[in-house]
Amino acid sequence: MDQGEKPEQIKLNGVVPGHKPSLELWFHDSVEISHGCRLSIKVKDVLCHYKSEFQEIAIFETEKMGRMLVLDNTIMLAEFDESAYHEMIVHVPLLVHPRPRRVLVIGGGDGGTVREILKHPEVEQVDLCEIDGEVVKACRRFLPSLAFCLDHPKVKIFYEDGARFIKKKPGSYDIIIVDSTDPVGPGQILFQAPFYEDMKTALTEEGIAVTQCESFYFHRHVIEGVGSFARKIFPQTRYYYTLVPTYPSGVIGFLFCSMKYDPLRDLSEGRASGIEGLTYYTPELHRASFTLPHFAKALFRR
Ligand code: SPD
Repeated sequence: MDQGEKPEQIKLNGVVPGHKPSLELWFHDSVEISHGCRLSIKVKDVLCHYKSEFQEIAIFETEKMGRMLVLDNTIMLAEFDESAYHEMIVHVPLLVHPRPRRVLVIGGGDGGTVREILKHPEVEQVDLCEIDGEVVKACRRFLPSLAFCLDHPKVKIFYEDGARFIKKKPGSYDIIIVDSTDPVGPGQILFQAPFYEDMKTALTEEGIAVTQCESFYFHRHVIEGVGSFARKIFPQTRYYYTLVPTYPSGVIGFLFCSMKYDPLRDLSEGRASGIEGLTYYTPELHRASFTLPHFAKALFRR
Protein backbone atom coordinates (compact mmCIF):
# COMPACT_ATOMS: atom_id res chain seq x y z
CA MET A 1 0.00 0.00 0.00
CA ASP A 2 1.38 3.45 -0.97
CA GLN A 3 1.97 5.90 1.83
CA GLY A 4 -1.02 8.20 2.22
CA GLU A 5 -3.42 5.66 0.73
CA LYS A 6 -6.31 4.91 3.12
CA PRO A 7 -6.73 1.27 4.31
CA GLU A 8 -9.94 -0.35 3.16
CA GLN A 9 -12.54 -0.13 5.89
CA ILE A 10 -13.75 -3.43 7.28
CA LYS A 11 -17.53 -3.72 7.38
CA LEU A 12 -19.37 -5.95 9.83
CA ASN A 13 -22.89 -6.59 8.63
CA GLY A 14 -22.83 -3.23 6.92
CA VAL A 15 -21.68 -1.37 10.04
CA VAL A 16 -18.40 0.53 9.60
CA PRO A 17 -16.36 0.30 12.84
CA GLY A 18 -16.03 3.66 14.49
CA HIS A 19 -18.94 5.15 12.56
CA LYS A 20 -21.58 6.60 14.86
CA PRO A 21 -25.03 5.95 13.44
CA SER A 22 -27.70 8.59 13.79
CA LEU A 23 -30.40 7.74 16.34
CA GLU A 24 -32.42 4.75 15.19
CA LEU A 25 -35.44 3.21 16.84
CA TRP A 26 -35.83 -0.55 16.56
CA PHE A 27 -38.57 -2.68 18.06
CA HIS A 28 -37.41 -6.17 19.13
CA ASP A 29 -40.11 -8.83 19.29
CA SER A 30 -39.59 -10.72 22.54
CA VAL A 31 -41.53 -13.92 21.88
CA GLU A 32 -38.55 -16.01 20.73
CA ILE A 33 -35.94 -14.87 23.22
CA SER A 34 -35.99 -18.33 24.79
CA HIS A 35 -34.74 -19.68 21.45
CA GLY A 36 -31.88 -17.19 21.37
CA CYS A 37 -33.45 -15.50 18.38
CA ARG A 38 -35.17 -12.15 17.92
CA LEU A 39 -36.80 -10.20 15.13
CA SER A 40 -36.18 -6.46 14.91
CA ILE A 41 -38.26 -3.95 12.96
CA LYS A 42 -37.14 -0.39 12.33
CA VAL A 43 -39.62 2.09 13.69
CA LYS A 44 -40.32 5.69 12.59
CA ASP A 45 -42.86 6.71 15.20
CA VAL A 46 -44.76 5.43 18.22
CA LEU A 47 -48.44 6.16 17.53
CA CYS A 48 -49.72 4.87 20.86
CA HIS A 49 -48.30 2.97 23.80
CA TYR A 50 -50.15 2.26 27.03
CA LYS A 51 -51.28 -0.44 29.45
CA SER A 52 -54.84 -1.71 29.44
CA GLU A 53 -56.39 -3.87 32.15
CA PHE A 54 -55.13 -6.95 30.29
CA GLN A 55 -51.92 -6.10 28.44
CA GLU A 56 -49.47 -3.52 27.09
CA ILE A 57 -50.68 -2.14 23.76
CA ALA A 58 -48.47 -0.35 21.20
CA ILE A 59 -48.97 0.70 17.59
CA PHE A 60 -45.92 1.82 15.62
CA GLU A 61 -45.37 3.52 12.29
CA THR A 62 -42.49 1.45 10.91
CA GLU A 63 -39.90 2.39 8.33
CA LYS A 64 -40.86 -0.24 5.72
CA MET A 65 -43.57 -2.54 7.15
CA GLY A 66 -46.46 -0.10 7.46
CA ARG A 67 -48.22 0.21 10.81
CA MET A 68 -47.62 -2.51 13.35
CA LEU A 69 -49.68 -3.70 16.35
CA VAL A 70 -47.72 -5.05 19.32
CA LEU A 71 -49.28 -6.62 22.44
CA ASP A 72 -47.08 -7.36 25.45
CA ASN A 73 -43.95 -6.83 23.33
CA THR A 74 -45.06 -9.39 20.75
CA ILE A 75 -45.85 -8.48 17.15
CA MET A 76 -49.49 -9.21 16.32
CA LEU A 77 -49.48 -7.80 12.81
CA ALA A 78 -47.78 -5.45 10.39
CA GLU A 79 -49.63 -3.97 7.43
CA PHE A 80 -46.86 -5.28 5.16
CA ASP A 81 -47.84 -8.96 5.47
CA GLU A 82 -51.01 -9.20 7.63
CA SER A 83 -53.00 -10.42 4.62
CA ALA A 84 -51.01 -13.70 4.61
CA TYR A 85 -52.31 -14.38 8.13
CA HIS A 86 -55.86 -13.02 7.91
CA GLU A 87 -56.68 -14.45 4.48
CA MET A 88 -55.51 -17.92 5.51
CA ILE A 89 -57.23 -18.01 8.90
CA VAL A 90 -60.52 -17.00 7.21
CA HIS A 91 -60.80 -18.20 3.62
CA VAL A 92 -59.64 -21.75 4.29
CA PRO A 93 -62.60 -22.62 6.58
CA LEU A 94 -65.14 -20.36 4.84
CA LEU A 95 -64.45 -21.90 1.44
CA VAL A 96 -64.67 -25.44 2.83
CA HIS A 97 -68.02 -24.97 4.62
CA PRO A 98 -70.73 -24.87 1.91
CA ARG A 99 -73.02 -22.39 3.73
CA PRO A 100 -71.13 -20.29 6.31
CA ARG A 101 -73.87 -17.98 7.63
CA ARG A 102 -73.03 -17.39 11.27
CA VAL A 103 -69.40 -16.80 12.21
CA LEU A 104 -67.77 -16.17 15.60
CA VAL A 105 -64.32 -14.61 15.98
CA ILE A 106 -62.60 -14.90 19.36
CA GLY A 107 -59.81 -12.33 19.78
CA GLY A 108 -59.07 -10.47 16.56
CA GLY A 109 -59.90 -7.01 17.96
CA ASP A 110 -57.77 -5.41 15.23
CA GLY A 111 -60.47 -6.26 12.66
CA GLY A 112 -58.29 -8.07 10.07
CA THR A 113 -60.15 -11.38 10.43
CA VAL A 114 -63.58 -9.71 10.32
CA ARG A 115 -62.53 -7.75 7.20
CA GLU A 116 -61.83 -11.04 5.37
CA ILE A 117 -65.04 -12.75 6.61
CA LEU A 118 -67.13 -9.90 5.19
CA LYS A 119 -65.80 -10.72 1.71
CA HIS A 120 -68.15 -13.75 1.77
CA PRO A 121 -71.61 -12.52 0.78
CA GLU A 122 -73.39 -15.58 2.24
CA VAL A 123 -72.25 -14.64 5.77
CA GLU A 124 -75.22 -13.10 7.61
CA GLN A 125 -73.77 -12.44 11.05
CA VAL A 126 -70.28 -11.98 12.49
CA ASP A 127 -69.91 -11.96 16.28
CA LEU A 128 -66.54 -10.68 17.50
CA CYS A 129 -65.65 -11.54 21.10
CA GLU A 130 -62.60 -9.55 22.17
CA ILE A 131 -61.57 -9.45 25.81
CA ASP A 132 -59.82 -6.09 25.55
CA GLY A 133 -61.86 -3.12 24.37
CA GLU A 134 -58.70 -1.00 24.36
CA VAL A 135 -57.30 -3.05 21.45
CA VAL A 136 -60.39 -2.26 19.39
CA LYS A 137 -60.20 1.42 20.37
CA ALA A 138 -56.50 1.74 19.46
CA CYS A 139 -56.94 -0.09 16.13
CA ARG A 140 -60.00 1.97 15.18
CA ARG A 141 -57.86 5.08 15.63
CA PHE A 142 -54.48 3.97 14.25
CA LEU A 143 -55.13 0.91 12.05
CA PRO A 144 -58.13 1.89 9.92
CA SER A 145 -56.98 -0.40 7.07
CA LEU A 146 -58.15 -3.30 9.26
CA ALA A 147 -60.57 -1.85 11.79
CA PHE A 148 -62.81 -0.01 9.30
CA CYS A 149 -64.94 -3.16 8.93
CA LEU A 150 -65.90 -3.28 12.62
CA ASP A 151 -68.73 -0.81 11.99
CA HIS A 152 -70.34 -3.03 9.33
CA PRO A 153 -74.03 -3.78 10.12
CA LYS A 154 -73.41 -7.57 10.10
CA VAL A 155 -70.83 -7.23 12.90
CA LYS A 156 -71.65 -7.34 16.61
CA ILE A 157 -68.84 -6.83 19.15
CA PHE A 158 -68.83 -8.43 22.61
CA TYR A 159 -66.18 -7.30 25.09
CA GLU A 160 -65.90 -10.52 27.05
CA ASP A 161 -63.62 -13.43 27.84
CA GLY A 162 -64.00 -15.72 24.79
CA ALA A 163 -63.78 -18.88 26.89
CA ARG A 164 -66.75 -17.73 28.97
CA PHE A 165 -68.74 -16.30 26.03
CA ILE A 166 -68.66 -19.54 24.07
CA LYS A 167 -70.27 -21.53 26.91
CA LYS A 168 -73.47 -19.50 26.43
CA LYS A 169 -73.82 -20.35 22.71
CA PRO A 170 -74.56 -24.04 22.09
CA GLY A 171 -75.16 -25.00 18.45
CA SER A 172 -74.86 -21.37 17.32
CA TYR A 173 -72.09 -21.06 14.74
CA ASP A 174 -71.14 -22.53 11.36
CA ILE A 175 -67.59 -21.28 11.79
CA ILE A 176 -65.53 -20.28 14.84
CA ILE A 177 -62.18 -18.56 14.29
CA VAL A 178 -59.81 -18.11 17.21
CA ASP A 179 -57.50 -15.24 16.29
CA SER A 180 -55.62 -15.21 19.55
CA THR A 181 -52.36 -13.99 21.02
CA ASP A 182 -49.77 -16.56 22.11
CA PRO A 183 -50.55 -18.99 24.98
CA VAL A 184 -49.47 -16.54 27.69
CA GLY A 185 -51.56 -14.01 29.60
CA PRO A 186 -55.22 -13.71 28.59
CA GLY A 187 -54.76 -16.05 25.59
CA GLN A 188 -53.61 -19.07 27.62
CA ILE A 189 -57.05 -20.54 28.25
CA LEU A 190 -57.72 -20.70 24.49
CA PHE A 191 -55.04 -23.40 24.11
CA GLN A 192 -56.65 -25.82 26.58
CA ALA A 193 -58.88 -28.88 26.16
CA PRO A 194 -62.02 -27.53 27.96
CA PHE A 195 -62.10 -24.58 25.54
CA TYR A 196 -61.95 -26.97 22.56
CA GLU A 197 -64.82 -28.98 24.08
CA ASP A 198 -66.85 -25.78 24.40
CA MET A 199 -66.06 -24.79 20.80
CA LYS A 200 -67.41 -28.12 19.62
CA THR A 201 -70.63 -27.52 21.59
CA ALA A 202 -70.97 -24.00 20.16
CA LEU A 203 -70.70 -25.25 16.56
CA THR A 204 -73.57 -26.54 14.44
CA GLU A 205 -73.47 -30.22 13.47
CA GLU A 206 -71.47 -29.40 10.33
CA GLY A 207 -69.35 -26.65 11.87
CA ILE A 208 -65.66 -25.85 11.51
CA ALA A 209 -63.31 -24.20 14.02
CA VAL A 210 -59.92 -22.80 13.06
CA THR A 211 -57.48 -21.72 15.76
CA GLN A 212 -54.17 -19.82 15.70
CA CYS A 213 -51.74 -22.63 16.50
CA GLU A 214 -48.23 -21.18 16.47
CA SER A 215 -45.02 -22.00 14.61
CA PHE A 216 -43.77 -25.51 13.94
CA TYR A 217 -40.22 -24.24 14.37
CA PHE A 218 -40.53 -22.65 17.80
CA HIS A 219 -43.68 -24.01 19.45
CA ARG A 220 -43.63 -27.75 18.84
CA HIS A 221 -44.81 -28.51 22.38
CA VAL A 222 -47.87 -26.26 21.87
CA ILE A 223 -48.77 -27.93 18.57
CA GLU A 224 -48.25 -31.43 19.97
CA GLY A 225 -50.27 -30.66 23.08
CA VAL A 226 -53.22 -28.99 21.35
CA GLY A 227 -53.14 -31.51 18.50
CA SER A 228 -53.32 -34.47 20.88
CA PHE A 229 -56.49 -33.35 22.71
CA ALA A 230 -58.15 -31.71 19.69
CA ARG A 231 -58.14 -34.92 17.70
CA LYS A 232 -59.98 -36.68 20.53
CA ILE A 233 -62.66 -33.96 20.51
CA PHE A 234 -63.24 -33.33 16.77
CA PRO A 235 -63.91 -35.93 14.06
CA GLN A 236 -61.28 -34.26 11.84
CA THR A 237 -58.22 -32.15 12.71
CA ARG A 238 -55.57 -30.93 10.28
CA TYR A 239 -52.74 -28.43 10.66
CA TYR A 240 -51.85 -25.89 7.97
CA TYR A 241 -49.60 -22.88 7.83
CA THR A 242 -48.83 -19.55 6.21
CA LEU A 243 -45.77 -17.37 5.70
CA VAL A 244 -45.52 -14.16 7.72
CA PRO A 245 -42.04 -12.56 7.64
CA THR A 246 -42.86 -10.19 10.52
CA TYR A 247 -43.35 -13.11 12.92
CA PRO A 248 -40.01 -14.24 14.37
CA SER A 249 -39.88 -17.66 12.69
CA GLY A 250 -41.52 -16.43 9.49
CA VAL A 251 -44.31 -19.02 9.69
CA ILE A 252 -47.45 -19.46 11.73
CA GLY A 253 -49.94 -22.32 11.67
CA PHE A 254 -53.61 -23.00 12.29
CA LEU A 255 -55.52 -26.01 13.53
CA PHE A 256 -58.49 -26.90 11.32
CA CYS A 257 -61.06 -28.73 13.49
CA SER A 258 -64.08 -30.01 11.65
CA MET A 259 -67.29 -31.84 12.48
CA LYS A 260 -67.80 -33.08 8.92
CA TYR A 261 -66.07 -31.24 6.08
CA ASP A 262 -62.62 -32.10 4.79
CA PRO A 263 -60.35 -29.11 4.06
CA LEU A 264 -59.09 -30.52 0.76
CA ARG A 265 -62.02 -32.56 -0.59
CA ASP A 266 -64.67 -29.92 0.18
CA LEU A 267 -62.90 -26.76 -1.00
CA SER A 268 -65.21 -24.70 -3.25
CA GLU A 269 -62.99 -23.30 -5.98
CA GLY A 270 -65.98 -21.64 -7.65
CA ARG A 271 -66.69 -19.44 -4.63
CA ALA A 272 -62.96 -18.72 -4.23
CA SER A 273 -62.80 -17.12 -7.66
CA GLY A 274 -65.57 -14.67 -6.65
CA ILE A 275 -63.72 -13.21 -3.66
CA GLU A 276 -62.34 -9.76 -4.35
CA GLY A 277 -59.27 -8.03 -3.00
CA LEU A 278 -57.15 -11.11 -2.22
CA THR A 279 -53.39 -10.69 -2.05
CA TYR A 280 -52.24 -14.06 -0.65
CA TYR A 281 -54.91 -16.79 -0.74
CA THR A 282 -55.34 -18.98 -3.81
CA PRO A 283 -56.97 -22.44 -3.99
CA GLU A 284 -53.56 -23.89 -4.93
CA LEU A 285 -52.01 -22.38 -1.82
CA HIS A 286 -54.98 -23.59 0.24
CA ARG A 287 -54.13 -27.17 -0.74
CA ALA A 288 -50.38 -26.74 -0.46
CA SER A 289 -50.58 -25.22 3.03
CA PHE A 290 -51.69 -28.59 4.47
CA THR A 291 -48.51 -30.26 3.20
CA LEU A 292 -46.10 -30.16 6.12
CA PRO A 293 -42.34 -30.59 6.44
CA HIS A 294 -41.29 -34.04 7.65
CA PHE A 295 -40.53 -32.93 11.23
CA ALA A 296 -43.85 -31.04 11.54
CA LYS A 297 -45.87 -34.02 10.32
CA ALA A 298 -44.29 -36.05 13.10
CA LEU A 299 -45.83 -33.73 15.70
CA PHE A 300 -49.25 -35.19 14.91
CA ARG A 301 -48.37 -38.87 15.06
CA ARG A 302 -48.26 -39.21 18.83
N1 SPD B 1 -46.68 -14.76 17.88
C1 SPD B 1 -47.73 -13.86 17.49
C2 SPD B 1 -48.99 -14.55 17.14
C3 SPD B 1 -50.09 -13.58 16.91
C4 SPD B 1 -51.31 -14.19 16.35
N2 SPD B 1 -52.46 -13.31 16.34
C5 SPD B 1 -52.37 -12.16 15.56
C6 SPD B 1 -53.60 -11.33 15.58
C7 SPD B 1 -53.84 -10.67 14.29
N3 SPD B 1 -55.21 -10.41 14.05
